Amino acid sequence: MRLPALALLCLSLAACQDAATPSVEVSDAVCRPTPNGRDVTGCYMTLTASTDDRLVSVSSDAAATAEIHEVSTEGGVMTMSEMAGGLPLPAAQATALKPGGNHLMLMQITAPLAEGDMVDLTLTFEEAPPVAVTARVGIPAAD
Ligand SMILES: [Cu+2]
Repeated sequence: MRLPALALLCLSLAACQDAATPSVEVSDAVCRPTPNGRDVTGCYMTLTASTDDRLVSVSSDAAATAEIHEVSTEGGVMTMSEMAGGLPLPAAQATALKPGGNHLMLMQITAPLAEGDMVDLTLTFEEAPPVAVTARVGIPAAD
């Protein structure tokens, strides 16, 4: 059986697939280690969506609960809270989750995370299909 010419073209051109299906690229995923019996940690990464999209939820086998958090400062006190409605991802723009800003929060972590471990995360988006990410456990780069 012969593949249609268009399908062959798509195999060789990554851009062809991008045009058809919304997608999100994830890079530099890192989760902080959990020393001293802490069962909560933050994860950071850079997300780039092909079309306007939104990160709506995150899950991990490594934690009972995972949330998308934003950080705000009121009266000099930094607090964090779950982002209502998720994290907006403007098309073709790198959106960074980083220390001191938006982050993913793993809670009720099942086993301590040590530097060098790997954590599997599943990110769910409004438009793009879910993305499986393997984050390394380590100290996130300061900016
Ligand atoms: Cu948090």
